[in-house]
Amino acid sequence: MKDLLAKIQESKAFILSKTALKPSIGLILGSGLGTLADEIEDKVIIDYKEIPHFPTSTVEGHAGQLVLGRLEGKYVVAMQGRFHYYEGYSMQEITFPVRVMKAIGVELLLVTNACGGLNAKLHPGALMVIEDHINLTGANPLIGPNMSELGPRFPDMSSAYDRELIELVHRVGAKHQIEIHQGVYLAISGPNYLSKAELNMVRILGADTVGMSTVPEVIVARHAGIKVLGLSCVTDMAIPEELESVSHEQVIAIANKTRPQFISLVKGILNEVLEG
Ligand code: R1P
Repeated sequence: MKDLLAKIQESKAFILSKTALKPSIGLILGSGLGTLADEIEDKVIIDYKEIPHFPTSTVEGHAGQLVLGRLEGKYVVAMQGRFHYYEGYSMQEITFPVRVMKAIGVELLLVTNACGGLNAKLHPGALMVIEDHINLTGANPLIGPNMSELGPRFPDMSSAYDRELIELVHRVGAKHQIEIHQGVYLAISGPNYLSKAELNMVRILGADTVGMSTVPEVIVARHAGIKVLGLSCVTDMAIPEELESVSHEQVIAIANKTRPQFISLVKGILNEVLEG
């Protein structure tokens, strides 16, 4: 098997052969949130299928392309579509793009997702800034030999989500009159949505939202020393007492509906954030 470092370099070389841009901000766009990438100016679009060693997207609502360009005057690289553990990829494979982002110069990662809300305030359409996470996927992308070139054996997770950026989200929300919630995102492997008993359990564990992504990417980003900001779009009520059936179509429809607010929020953040 080819060395991970060599694979990262090959992906990097391919991407940089398509554009002279060297983005310092990365975006990972969750289910139904990919349209944000349409807002990027002077864009270069690269299909995941073309990039050496990249997995390909298999989930509806995840276009499967890398979009590089300018958003609010900042140079960004956006994943219009992410990879999930339940698609059958390894944890290392689904987080490989974060390694490549780091290699091409990304210092700040804005990671987004669609998720279920576990408290009454988190109605469908609500936006939440992630303050912390719980990894309940049963796996970890850092298992295996550690490559010290990529990060430390035992990375710190005590403040994975940047405090100043969380404050910035609240300021931008207030400025644009967008209500911002704050809470803990819990990741499961999926692909099934949780049962009532499981939802009760994860609520007791301290989760405000639950989804099937984000945490592996954040673990790898922090391992690589990338600053992280996490935004969740609540697409369904996951309160066990009120649980109604949920479908991916519904998740995408609600995520699409939040599009104007979500785009204003992300643009407002990018406008004020300092490039690394
Ligand atoms: C379920 O509807 C899908 O939507 C969410 C869940 O994690 C799951 O993949 O997708 P994102 O986390 O990619 O937004």
